Amino acid sequence: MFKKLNFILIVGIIATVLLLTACGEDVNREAEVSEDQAEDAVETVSAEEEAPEVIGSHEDLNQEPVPLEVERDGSDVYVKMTAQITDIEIEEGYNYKAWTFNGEAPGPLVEVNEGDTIHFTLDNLDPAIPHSMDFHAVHTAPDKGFADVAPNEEGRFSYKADNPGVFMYHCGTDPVLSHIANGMHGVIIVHPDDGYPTDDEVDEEYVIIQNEWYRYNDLDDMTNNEPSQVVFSTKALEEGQANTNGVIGALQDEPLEANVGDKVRFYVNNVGPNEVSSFHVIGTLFDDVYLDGNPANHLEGMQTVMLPTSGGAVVEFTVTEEGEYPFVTHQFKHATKGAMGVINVTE
Ligand SMILES: [Cu+2]
Repeated sequence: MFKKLNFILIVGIIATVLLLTACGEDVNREAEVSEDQAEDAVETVSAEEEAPEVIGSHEDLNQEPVPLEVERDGSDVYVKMTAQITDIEIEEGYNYKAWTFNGEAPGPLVEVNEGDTIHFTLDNLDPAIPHSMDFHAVHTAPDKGFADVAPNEEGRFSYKADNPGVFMYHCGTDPVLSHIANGMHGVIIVHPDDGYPTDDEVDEEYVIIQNEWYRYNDLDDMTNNEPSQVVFSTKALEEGQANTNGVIGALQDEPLEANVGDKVRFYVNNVGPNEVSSFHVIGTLFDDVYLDGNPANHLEGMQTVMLPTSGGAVVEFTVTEEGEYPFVTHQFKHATKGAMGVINVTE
């Protein structure tokens, strides 16, 4: 009996000594970690003091926007886009040397019809790095259909657009996060063959895109931190409509227009790259929603539509009274960082 108790006591003492030793090591390790962190912090501060991380050969580059080229021959659609480096004024006086498609961020709106074949050319005007195109609207082997195009070269790709919807497109070149967050994103609408069941009811149509900006070309910030700006833009569906970049105040300074009683349709997409959108129009609710813009995904009577990163929707709502109707992401920390627009409703 005593022998057994002694044994337990000895085992207990050994265990306690081992535990204390281990704790001591933990404390030492913590001290080492915080020393490392302090060093990191010093590095971060000195990095911030340096000039923004503009790639050398991008420094004096501000390529004029190049218009999107689209030609149709029956159901064959020939789309030509550029990858290029163009300054985007995100806020007054703050120019971002964006990596773009055609000098816009988000890139130009691409529209095709369900069943079309897209014959796509990417002209890479960037002298420094490869770029590529990943259309979420198509089926293809990504290493072939979305392959990198080298600097100053052209790449040609073909695919069928068999699924209707409001899809994201983006550059898929590694590191993808840098390419998207620096501005290489946009929207392709594949119009459904038979339209939407509510087509006849709609009076006004607009495209709305949400995107985020981070510290300039800072992959660490893009990976670990909250965005600096979250913004809405619109792309013209028809002549006379505004076509904006994703910049602060774009859809507040020049509100969208509708008349009292109108049913308004938004083609919306959240191109991210990181954050979801809780898309909401203040003062109304969505009579009809087609998730990802597919007529098969029909919902009714929704207050807010969740758009995952890259997710789209067709949302339709009625404006019943004269006034200003703001639309936001209901993640208000992002609305206060810029993701807000206004519809001006008049008699
Ligand atoms: Cu790219």
